[in-house]
Formats: sequence, C-alpha cells, structure tokens
Amino acid sequence: MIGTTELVLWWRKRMSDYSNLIQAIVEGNYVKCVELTNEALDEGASPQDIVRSGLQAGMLIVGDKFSAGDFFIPDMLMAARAVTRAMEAIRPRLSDSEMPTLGRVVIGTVSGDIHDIGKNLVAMFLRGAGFEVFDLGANVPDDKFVTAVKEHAPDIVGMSALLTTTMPNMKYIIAALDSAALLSQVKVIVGGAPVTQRFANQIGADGYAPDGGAAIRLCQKLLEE
Ligand code: B1M
Repeated sequence: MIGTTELVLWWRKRMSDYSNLIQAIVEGNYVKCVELTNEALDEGASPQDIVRSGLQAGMLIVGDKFSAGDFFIPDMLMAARAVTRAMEAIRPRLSDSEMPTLGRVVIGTVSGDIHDIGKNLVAMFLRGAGFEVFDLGANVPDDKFVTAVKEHAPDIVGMSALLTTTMPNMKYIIAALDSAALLSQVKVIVGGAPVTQRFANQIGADGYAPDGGAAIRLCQKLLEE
C-alpha cells in the first residue's frame, strides 16, 4: 500500500513535470514541449492528463497574457505551435475517439464579410487550447452555419464580424439556428472589432470575447455551465 508521503511526493513530481511543460508552452518552445510530452507519455502519464493538466493549462496562461496585453500575436502563434506539435506527438498513441478534446467549435465570419484574419487567429487559439474546431471560412451564409451544426454537432458556434453592416447578420444566424431547432443544443459566441458585450446581449448570444485569449476562457466557461 502506498503511504501518504509517497503519494504527496508522486503528486508533487507530477505537478512539477507539468509545470515544465506549461513553461515550455508559455515560452513557445515547441522542441521542449514535444520532448516533455514524449517523456510524460513514456513515464505512463495518460494523454488526457497531459492534455488537460499540461497543454490546456499552458494555453490558458498564454491566452490570459494575450488578453492582458503582455503577449502579442507572435507569442500566441508560437505557443499554439508548441501545443499543436505536442498534440501530434500524442495522436499516434490514440484512436480518433480517444483523442482528448475540450469540446467542438464551429466558427465562421458572417455573410457579407470577408475579414478572416481575427477569426483565423481565434480558431487557431482554440485549436491550440484543445478544442476541435471546424472553420467554415469567411462570408458564411446562415444556412451553412445550420448545416455545419447538423453535421458536426458542436458545443459552441462562434461568429466573427468586422463590419458594422454585417454585425446584424449574427442575429439572423441565431434565428436560423432557432428555426432549425438547433439553438438549444449549442452555445453561441460572437466577436470582432465592432462587436461588444452589449450587442451580444441584445442579439441573445451566450457570450462575447474581445480577443482570442478571452475566447479560450469563454468557451471553457460555457462548457462548464
Ligand atoms: Co477592412 N475594414 N474592409 N479589409 N479592414 C476594417 C474592418 C475597417 C475598420 C477599416 C476602417 O475603415 N478603419 C472598416 C470597417 C468600418 C466599419 O464597418 N465600421 C473596413 C472596411 C470599410 C472594409 C471594406 C468595406 C472596404 C471597401 O472595400 N470599401 C471592405 C469590406 C469587404 C467585405 O468584407 N465585404 C474591406 C476589405 C478589407 C480587406 C480585404 C482589404 C482586408 C481583409 C483581409 C482579410 O481579413 N483576409 C481588410 C482589413 C485587413 C482591415 C483592417 C485594416 C484590419 C482587420 C484585421 O485583420 N485586424 C480593419 C481596420 C482595423 O481593424 N484596424 C478593416 C487584425 C485582427 C487580428 O483583428 O479582426 O479585430 P480582429 O480580430 C481580433 C478580435 O476582434 C477578436 O479576436 C481577434 C484576435 O484577437 N475576434 C474574435 C475576431 N473575431 C472573433 C470571434 C470570436 C471572438 C473574438 O468568437 C467567435
């Protein structure tokens, strides 16, 4: 039987292992990140544990730093690359159904709007944080969102708009999801430079994120509800 001291020592070692992994993600050091992920796998850590306690924990810290203005887009890109490479190291050891995922997100820029740089960043941050993301692209019509929800059964639908003239389309997409009896099955989040929390409330969205870092936290929070 394992004693309390051994248990505490084992737990501390495990936490410190993940703290190195988390540090590698924050530093955007993908070589170290893959090395530490492989080490943890070889030592028998479960992929789910590595993803949740290591990779996602690291991405949340990075996301918070981005939202706080301490990190910039290149920092986020490097961190996301580190996590993506670590996930690639984990993938061959698991079947598709065993692959840990935080949740599924369908994302797109609304119809009439071709701005996709911010949406692409948000999609990449969410992938880096462990979400499975289905990116519908830009200028996405209402019915394509509806079809994608039927096809992928996401937990979250994310809409981006950069134009004041296309923001109202978010409301129509919510209405289209409602008409198709799909709205109750998903949480809807919105973002983009002209979008605000007030606007999100007005159109009945479940959440608003001002940036990619905040989108990670928001999606995680909505899935915990
Ligand atoms: Co356009 N454009 N543009 N443009 N463009 C803006 C948005 C504008 C503010 C410029 C200006 O006048 N100062 C203005 C909009 C004015 C308004 O509506 N109030 C404008 C205009 C008018 C237009 C055209 C109409 C110009 C014309 O043709 N007369 C036209 C529209 C075309 C169309 O969509 N139908 C147009 C075209 C273009 C380009 C094609 C040239 C190009 C887009 C290229 C592309 O995306 N592939 C472009 C660009 C680059 C811009 C600016 C300069 C930069 C946008 C950008 O990529 N920012 C922009 C001015 C500006 O913002 N300074 C402008 C960087 C990006 C990382 O930030 O997209 O805000 P952002 O994303 C952030 C957050 O908003 C948030 O997270 C991201 C990362 O942190 N976020 C989300 C975004 N989506 C989210 C979703 C979420 C959560 C968070 O959850 C789902």
